[in-house]
Amino acid sequence: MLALYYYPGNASLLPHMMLREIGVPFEMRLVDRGSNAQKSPEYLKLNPNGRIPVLIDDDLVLFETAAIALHLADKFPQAGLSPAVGTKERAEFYKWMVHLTNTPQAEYRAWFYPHEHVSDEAAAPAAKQAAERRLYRMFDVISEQLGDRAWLLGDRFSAADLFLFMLIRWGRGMPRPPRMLSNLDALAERVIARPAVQEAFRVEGIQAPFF
Ligand SMILES: N[C@@H](CCC(=O)N[C@@H](CS)C(=O)NCC(=O)O)C(=O)O
Repeated sequence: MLALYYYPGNASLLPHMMLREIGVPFEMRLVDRGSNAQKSPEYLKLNPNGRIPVLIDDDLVLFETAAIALHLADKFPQAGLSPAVGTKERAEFYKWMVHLTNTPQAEYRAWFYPHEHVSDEAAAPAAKQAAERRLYRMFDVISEQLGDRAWLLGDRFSAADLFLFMLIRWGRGMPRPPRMLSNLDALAERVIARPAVQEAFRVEGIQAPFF
């Protein structure tokens, strides 16, 4: 039995899009952020960090988006969301999954929650601005690395593209959103055109603009 604890548009969107791509049955369990349910005693038993998402896979309770994504890619190899273990392509896949989770995704924490990064609340806007500048640089590097290739791994679509797409989407409210980089915009257009991704957005109730 697979179940995903989610909130619309949150980091749970990556495993959600993957589960739709894979096409297996799974349960969606909404974590009501309106009532801070991610910090409730019940949820903290699943993820002591109080963060979304969590994946349940029978008796496995897994937190950390990238770990969930890697597990799903491995558990359902027929979906082709990651290259074969031991190949050079797989190494590139690891590089992007790790880079995306510990660089832009982590930086977004500072952008979305700047008050967590300062001791004086008045310093929060400056902390947010600094995070934004770092995010711009990170997306510039990703854009340079992507170049004119269709996907992060070249011709081959993978879970890393879904991850990058989610991060592009999170920046849509920035003065210089990631989609202003034309190759990131084109990648996001290719991802949003996928029926599995559209279904994930429909189920989460996410309306346009999508990124
Ligand atoms: N490193 C964690 C970060 C997860 C995270 O920051 N989730 C956000 C939503 S995107 C969250 O739970 N925010 C609510 C909170 O921190 O209370 C992961 O990738 O799973």
